[in-house]
Amino acid sequence: MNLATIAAILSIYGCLSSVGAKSIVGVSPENQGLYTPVIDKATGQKKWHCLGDPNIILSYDQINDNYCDCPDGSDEPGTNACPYNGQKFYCHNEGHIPGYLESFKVNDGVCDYDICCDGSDEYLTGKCENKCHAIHQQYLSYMQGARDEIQTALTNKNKLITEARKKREAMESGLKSLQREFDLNSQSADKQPELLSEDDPAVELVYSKLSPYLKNLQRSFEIDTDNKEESFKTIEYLENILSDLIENYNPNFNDLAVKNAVNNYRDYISNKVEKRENEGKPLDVLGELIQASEKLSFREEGINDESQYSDPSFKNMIHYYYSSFVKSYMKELDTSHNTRPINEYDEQNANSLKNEIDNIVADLSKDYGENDILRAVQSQWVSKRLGGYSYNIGFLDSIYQDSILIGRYSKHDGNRLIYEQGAKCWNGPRRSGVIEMTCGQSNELISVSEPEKCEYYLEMTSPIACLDLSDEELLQSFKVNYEAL
Ligand code: MAN
Repeated sequence: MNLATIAAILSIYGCLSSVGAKSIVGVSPENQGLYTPVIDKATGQKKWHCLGDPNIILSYDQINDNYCDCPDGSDEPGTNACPYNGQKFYCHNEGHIPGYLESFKVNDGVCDYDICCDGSDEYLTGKCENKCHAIHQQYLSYMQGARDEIQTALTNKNKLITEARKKREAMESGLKSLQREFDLNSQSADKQPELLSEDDPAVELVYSKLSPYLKNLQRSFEIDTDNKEESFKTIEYLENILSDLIENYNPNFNDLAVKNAVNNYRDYISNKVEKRENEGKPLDVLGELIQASEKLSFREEGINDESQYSDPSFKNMIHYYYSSFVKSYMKELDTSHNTRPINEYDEQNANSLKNEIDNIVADLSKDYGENDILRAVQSQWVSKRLGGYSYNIGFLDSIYQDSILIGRYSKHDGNRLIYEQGAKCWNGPRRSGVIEMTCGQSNELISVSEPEKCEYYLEMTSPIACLDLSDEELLQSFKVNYEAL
């Protein structure tokens, strides 16, 4: 096409017009002002200078004359004459969203409806009719779908963040109890328990609650004991008769009835010893209780004779047992008072507590990404069969290709998870992998490639990589469905 024809066509689009009368093709309305001519006072001719270099003065006709005069290509906004200067062609796209097309695509015979739905990029070829209405409909339904998808993905992401926070809180509270345990363990041996005094309100309170119950218990125990005493006396009487029989019977008389009675009585005696031992325990406990209480019984002023102790009161006993309990509890914690090799045990225990504490503290300060989010997927695995291999990905663990280790998790870098130190490659390095996470509603492996031998690049969708995108950002991913046009 010769220059005259181009000039004729461009004039239709208005670039060779008089000052301010028509707009310049390929320039947005807000930038039209940059193309206002300057009148040369001497000659009266219209002049214009390159936008990037005002020293280069051109005749106004040189704008969009299909010849690149300015180093920045600013004299050719509406042609493809300056394809490599970063110049972009503006499409108005009435009814849709204006677009900017790389200038080398202008008038190349291809309809770039993604950017110029009005077909204005092909004004010379005239090949592309305006499709803005249909494309705008596609755009609206894409935006609706994309918005819904992003919302679901963001909800899933928030769930992960909540889960991560809960994990952290659980660790923090576990840490607190470990620290408490550690502190108690290290308490000094001579630290004495604080005992309640006998007239402490707490003793009073326990006494008032327990007293009626204990009194009943005591009454029923006394009745029970009286009954038992009666039975014991009878049994003792019969036992004496039988003991006498065992010692004095004549084994030479072959009296089967006597022999049976003697054998059965012997069995009875041996079983009775065991039973009595067991039965004795509660009585022993009571005995101890009474003895202990006696020691604490109120001594009458000025009288040293043991027989002058008064009977123990319940209140007195409660105080005694409470004190004994606290003392023995504190002794358990106190390594120096224990007969077991507790010193060694406690040291081990303290060491293991310390290790546990240190591990949790280190883990809590580890980088798990923004909002600690990777903590939530720490133990999750994603699997997929791709390209003849089964890939198993443990988020902060490792990647396997069938049974071959591709790498162990080493770090993350934004939405990239880096795995290193995998199985050695035949005649090559150890395997390694990078997972690139892109926004998606769930964790799903999309593709695996091996750009270098035994270096793997895995694409995975995950809510972790999702951000709340603006309409402009969503538009970047909008693709026109040409088949539906
Ligand atoms: C296996 C796989 C491949 C890798 C070769 C290297 O076949 O791990 O991905 O390229 O080993 O020998």
